[in-house]
Amino acid sequence: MRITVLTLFPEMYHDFLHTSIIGRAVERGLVTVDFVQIRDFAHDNYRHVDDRPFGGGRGQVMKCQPVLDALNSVETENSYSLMMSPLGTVYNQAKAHELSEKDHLILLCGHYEGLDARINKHVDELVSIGDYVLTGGEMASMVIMDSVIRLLKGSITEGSAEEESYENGLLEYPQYTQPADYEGDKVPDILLSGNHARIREWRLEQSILTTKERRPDLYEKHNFTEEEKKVLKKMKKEGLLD
Ligand code: 6GU
Repeated sequence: MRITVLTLFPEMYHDFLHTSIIGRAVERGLVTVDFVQIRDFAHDNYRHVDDRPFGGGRGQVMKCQPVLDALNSVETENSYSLMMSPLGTVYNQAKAHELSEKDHLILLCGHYEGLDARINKHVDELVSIGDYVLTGGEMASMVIMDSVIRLLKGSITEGSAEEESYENGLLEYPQYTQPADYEGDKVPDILLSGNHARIREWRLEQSILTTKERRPDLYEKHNFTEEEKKVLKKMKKEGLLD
């Protein structure tokens, strides 16, 4: 996969692309990340990429010409372009999977008070990473890159992605490691039992309980599998669930 980031601040990405799982994926060549400095497409002597908003108001707005020239310089037949924007559709794991299938992603990051609204129609999609305000799209684009790159084949251990929170619509079960007794706080006995069928069932129960308690919104819209329905029935019988 290739990812092209259009930004005024490429230096923000350095450590992110050289650390941990993402650093290894880049090193292995699973993804190639390149940057386009939007300011390189400004034509005036001061290399202005922004100007005051028509109609008045605070801050600066990024101009059509440098942004669209930068976008046109990297678009190809196979590219899919996203604008980081609080007006976008809220990002989630399903979108991460969808994007991980693309050949070439273009991530457009605005800064200041945003981009001239006439730019919107030139990208395939607007995405937001949540209901809060950021100073620019760069952090949002890193969130998208992180969640997409880790799904690329060869990036993380096969199978470890499937059991995670959001992958099956439920939150992940609790995980524990050594020691089995931390200052009197003990790991659940079942995990030390070696009974893998029972452990699997316990984990499913925990996923169900955690999701119901912490994310009732996800719980309400979850489509339970046959295995999950069986566990649900048993939990109700045992009074773990009403
Ligand atoms: Cl994608 N961009 C900006 N500037 N702010 C945001 C956002 C994106 N998602 C949430 N807030």
